[in-house]
Amino acid sequence: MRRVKTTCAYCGVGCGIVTTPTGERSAKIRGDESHPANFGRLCSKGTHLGETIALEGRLLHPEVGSRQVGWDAALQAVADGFKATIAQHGPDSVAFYVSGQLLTEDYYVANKLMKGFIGSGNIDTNSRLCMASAVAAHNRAFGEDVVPCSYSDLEEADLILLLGSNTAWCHPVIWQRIEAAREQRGTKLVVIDPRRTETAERADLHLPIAPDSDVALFNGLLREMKSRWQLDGAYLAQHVSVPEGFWELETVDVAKVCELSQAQLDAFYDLFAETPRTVTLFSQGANQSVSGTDKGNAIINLHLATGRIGKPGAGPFSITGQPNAMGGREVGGLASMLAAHMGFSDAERDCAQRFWQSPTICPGPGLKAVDMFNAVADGRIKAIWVMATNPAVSMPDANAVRAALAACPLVVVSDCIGDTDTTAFAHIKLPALGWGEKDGTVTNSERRISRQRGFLEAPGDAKPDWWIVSEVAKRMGWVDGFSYPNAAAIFREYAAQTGFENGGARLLDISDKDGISDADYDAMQPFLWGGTSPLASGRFSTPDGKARLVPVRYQARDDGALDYPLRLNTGRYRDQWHTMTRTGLSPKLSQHRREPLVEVHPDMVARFGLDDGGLAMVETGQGKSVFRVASTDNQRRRDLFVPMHWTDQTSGGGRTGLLPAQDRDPVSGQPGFKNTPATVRTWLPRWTGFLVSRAMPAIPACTYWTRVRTAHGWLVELAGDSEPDALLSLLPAGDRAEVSDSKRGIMRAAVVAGGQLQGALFVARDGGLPPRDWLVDQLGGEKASSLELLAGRPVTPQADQGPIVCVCFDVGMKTILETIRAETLTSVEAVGAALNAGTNCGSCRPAIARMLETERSPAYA
Ligand SMILES: Nc1nc2c(c(=O)[nH]1)N[C@H]1C(S)=C(S)[C@@H](COP(=O)(O)OP(=O)(O)OC[C@H]3O[C@@H](n4cnc5c(=O)[nH]c(N)nc54)[C@H](O)[C@@H]3O)O[C@H]1N2
Ligand SMILES: Nc1nc2c(c(=O)[nH]1)N[C@H]1C(S)=C(S)[C@@H](COP(=O)(O)OP(=O)(O)OC[C@H]3O[C@@H](n4cnc5c(=O)[nH]c(N)nc54)[C@H](O)[C@@H]3O)O[C@H]1N2
Ligand code: SF4
Ligand SMILES: [Mo]
Repeated sequence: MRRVKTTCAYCGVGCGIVTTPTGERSAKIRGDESHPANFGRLCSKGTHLGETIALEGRLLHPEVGSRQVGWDAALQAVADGFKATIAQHGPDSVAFYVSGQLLTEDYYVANKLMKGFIGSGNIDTNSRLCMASAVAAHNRAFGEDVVPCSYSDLEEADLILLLGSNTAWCHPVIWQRIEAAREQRGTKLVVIDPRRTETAERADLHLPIAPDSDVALFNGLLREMKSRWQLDGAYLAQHVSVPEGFWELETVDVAKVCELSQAQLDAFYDLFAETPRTVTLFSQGANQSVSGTDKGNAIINLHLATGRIGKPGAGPFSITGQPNAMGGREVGGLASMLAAHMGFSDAERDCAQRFWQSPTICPGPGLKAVDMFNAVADGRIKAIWVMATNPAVSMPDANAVRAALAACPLVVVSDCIGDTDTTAFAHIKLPALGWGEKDGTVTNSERRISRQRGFLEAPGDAKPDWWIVSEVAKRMGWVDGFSYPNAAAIFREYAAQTGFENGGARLLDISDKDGISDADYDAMQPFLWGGTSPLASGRFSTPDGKARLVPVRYQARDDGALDYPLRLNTGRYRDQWHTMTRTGLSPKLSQHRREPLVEVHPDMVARFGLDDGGLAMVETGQGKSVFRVASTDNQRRRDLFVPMHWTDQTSGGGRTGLLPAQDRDPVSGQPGFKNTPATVRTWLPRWTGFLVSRAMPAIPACTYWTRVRTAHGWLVELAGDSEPDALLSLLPAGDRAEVSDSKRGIMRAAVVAGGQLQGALFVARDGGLPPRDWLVDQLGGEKASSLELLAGRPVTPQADQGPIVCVCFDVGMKTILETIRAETLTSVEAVGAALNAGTNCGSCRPAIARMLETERSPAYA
């Protein structure tokens, strides 16, 4: 079988992968040693991509009004719908909402169609929820959306500040590179994050700052560097334009605002003053904030003023989340940019229109994501096309988005998966090729353009997104602009656009690739546009060539009503990706966190009368959801943390997206997902229970449920107030053994067929339920006796592993802790030697390090 080199489907690290097909829908996956992003490393998500490429759940045929149709009918229906809406209500009555999971070629044609041919700016991307604030900060400071760093800077720095980034979980291979560099050169690490994450745990200094106090911290640091004569006067004089009054820096009490001690601040200031080679890596703790753009500029101000930019091992480094978030920024996927890093001046619009030879050009920026869905809600937008994103889950105030989609006359959704929370609202569903099938380019966090290559046959009728968009464009009458034979042709056109009348005005210029042959495109090696350090020359894309310091002020947040005394922070788990449409297919990845947890400080667990391990209702001004309580002092006292991943397909009650408000940054329009006034109260259902099943069980009718995949089937957690008898219908067919005691509120049933356990249900009023792991294993093993099955445990008890930490080798927390104690292990390597844990992808190494730390720490002795 043919080996194919491609790029990972998931995060913005952009790791290279070598795939070797092992069957029609299966492949061996390993890291590409020659790829400069990862040099062979892969994290847990990349490692287990092979578990996600079967056809389960795939959307394989176009559907119009739930009826399967051929492509021609579907494409014509989309074209007619958009054309009629535009004819009647004008170009701004339609919109595209796209995604950083599209390839650059897909993105390019979608943007060209909307801005150049339909003539509206109404194309925005889920990157609006992701790094729009970093883009705005770059534009304000550099005159262009240019990331000044590359990964090698992390290896050449002496100090790395991680601001609002859980790197160990969300950019694990960058994390592994940082850890390797620390080992070699003793790089100091400061983590600025309200939570003590596994990333923070490994830092030399963790600053658990109050949510959204980052601007005060960085202004404070800048003020301190000025007073210590640590600014770079020469760099400032030559390369930076300083607005009048800039140095009248604000004088808030940093320790008080950030809720840090003066000793913590002094340690931070000293470290920074002592260590010129500094990279500040920032992610969603910066961007997803109502002051996200100011946070970005506070960071950039500091780097400009101290001359720590454009040099090896120094710079402000915003990292992207999705595999092609950066590509979308380049081709104009954001409503606030035109294309190829151009804005909306008359000259730029004219330039784009002439390049595209298009009939029209949008008059200005379009609606940004939140405004776009509000315009759908109030009827200004009457037709929307959603591609490669799941806004019914991932937008803030997601229930409002659902109401908007439900009321919209035309909703088109292109996705790989048939049933998502968003396709539920589609009038037309279009089957897209997914990872492993599609072909094109992506740009990672360091501006590296890599090829994604297909290695699987296109399943069913699924087609590339660029093809779908182009075919609709042709049917709307624009045959000439959209007759592309392949992705390579689109890439050539995009490359040409970056150079068209550029004349050095914009750093993004890959026009040397505008004549690349199909064969060379197929063989194209990963390359960095702008080189390793695009701002090294000290020339910026502003009219006077100088960077800008941007005055920013800390904005105290109104704490809201007394009803919501806590702050809700939301984010990611190590082994799940967004709305779980892919990672949710992997039994391995589903082991790490089987349920959505609300993490709460122990004091608040006591104050709010919560039950650690029980269920709780989190409520905000937008709605409420149920989560399992995890008491932990990794949280600050007033903060709650919940994961963004669960949906209506995977849970009842545990959905996070409906909780955050629409509040957004005034410059970038990015919503503040991480700081929503909230409260929590215990939720005591009449009964709790769980189900294991070989076949995928139907969606249960009860208040709370979550459904995850296991090695041989499914595990469903259940809780509710209604009569539990109805749950029996969730069990598959077969011989059913059953015990129930309605007085004690116990119901247990096990179904066996063909000598094999098919499913088992356990319900209890008092919470007395057996552990899950043994029953989960029984779905794959020889049948245990009915007595054992109904007891939920074997006659000879099995050791309880605890939650799985290492998903590559299935090693649980209890096993690791017991081995650390029994063999007095002191290093991650020693644990690896004893148990294999952490020796494959390495994603669990921070967790093992944390356990070693806990064992050493006298507080736990
Ligand atoms: N496993 C996994 N990895 C992923 C993804 C995934 O879904 N799963 N998604 C990818 C995508 S698209 C993205 S955008 C990235 C996101 O990557 P990250 O930004 O690292 O992830 P988050 O968990 O969203 O948030 C990061 C941290 O910001 C902290 N934070 C919250 N509020 C503040 C604040 O006011 N100040 C500071 N300084 N910090 C704060 C949170 O406590 C959290 O630990 O991850 C990418 N990688
Ligand atoms: N509460 C809260 N909400 C958040 C965040 C948060 O931290 N907290 N983070 C935000 C961020 S940073 C992001 S990036 C978003 C992510 O949120 P979403 O973009 O909504 O999440 P995904 O699950 O990645 O959705 C991608 C969809 O595209 C489909 N898909 C995958 N590949 C392709 C393809 O090639 N073509 C097509 N047509 N479809 C494809 C998948 O099946 C899936 O349905 O969530 C945002 N929402
Ligand atoms: S760090 Fe992990 S998820 Fe991100 S690109 Fe690499 S293998 Fe994929
Ligand atoms: Mo993101």
